[in-house]
Amino acid sequence: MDEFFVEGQFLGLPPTEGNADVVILPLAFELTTSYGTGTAEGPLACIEASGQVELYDPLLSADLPAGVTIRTENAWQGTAGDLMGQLDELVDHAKPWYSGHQFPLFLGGEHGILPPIIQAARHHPLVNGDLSKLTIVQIDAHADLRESLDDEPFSHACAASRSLDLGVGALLQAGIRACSRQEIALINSDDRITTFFAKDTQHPHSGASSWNQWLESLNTISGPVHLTLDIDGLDGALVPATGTPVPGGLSFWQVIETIEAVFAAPNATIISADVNEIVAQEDTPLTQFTAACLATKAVACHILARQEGRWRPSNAERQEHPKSTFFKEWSKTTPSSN
Ligand SMILES: [Mn+2]
Repeated sequence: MDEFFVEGQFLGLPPTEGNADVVILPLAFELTTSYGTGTAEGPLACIEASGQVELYDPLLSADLPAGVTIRTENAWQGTAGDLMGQLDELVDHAKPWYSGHQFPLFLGGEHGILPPIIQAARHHPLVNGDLSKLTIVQIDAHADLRESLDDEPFSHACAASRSLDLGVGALLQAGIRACSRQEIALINSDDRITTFFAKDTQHPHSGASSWNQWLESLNTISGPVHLTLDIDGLDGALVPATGTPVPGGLSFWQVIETIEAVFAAPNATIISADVNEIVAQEDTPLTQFTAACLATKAVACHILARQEGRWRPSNAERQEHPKSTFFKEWSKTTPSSN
């Protein structure tokens, strides 16, 4: 921690005036967490832990912020009394950062933040209303492809399936090691979904070949991409405080390699990212520090993309949008959710 450290700011960097290039958005969202609790305080614990992350990034050969401006917004707190209302509030909170100028990095909060983020990404100039252009790259222990969990179709366990329902063109997921029969059936039947199971990528003998296929599939993505990192994709030993830690997961370096690979894909533009299911660990800051390291790597990779001309800010002016009623309307057509 050096003399420039500013509390409450990602990496302790002093807040910048005017338009920032990178915006850190803590989302204290926890309405459907099924097992552990505490994802609401996680984002702020992650920001605090980020003060201990090394600013030097070997990819950039420079200290962050490496010439860009990074701002940390105040933590979002839902005010609506029901889940659908909060999802619409999240859409409204996320939308202004999809004008094409900024790179938004969301810190969650449970994985249920994903569908409203994706709904907001519809407004990015590269998506331009057509989510079939968008690819989601997901690191997770769980496929999050359930139809519903505990009768709730907007549960964190359905984050990926609801995002596909929104019209997303492709979903690439790795680290997966907890799936229901229904999820496996969906993986096998929906050709938008490509799943790399941890059982294969972590196999002591053949794992390297499966892992290289994962990296190769990231390299061939084209168009806009949202990167969603559920920290439970990492082995449970690295993130013991997360809501549902699972053994047998990805190593820290595999997730770093994934982040670097997706940002380096020559025909893709990573328009946004999230690190979610962060829970503040009390005995040691390991969980939140691990999350902070991943978030920092995503920011560093974004800066590298800017430096290498792979980030093309749009000329579109930031637009005012009417308040979202999308999820409220949608819930009227889905079986449950209140
Ligand atoms: Mn998840």
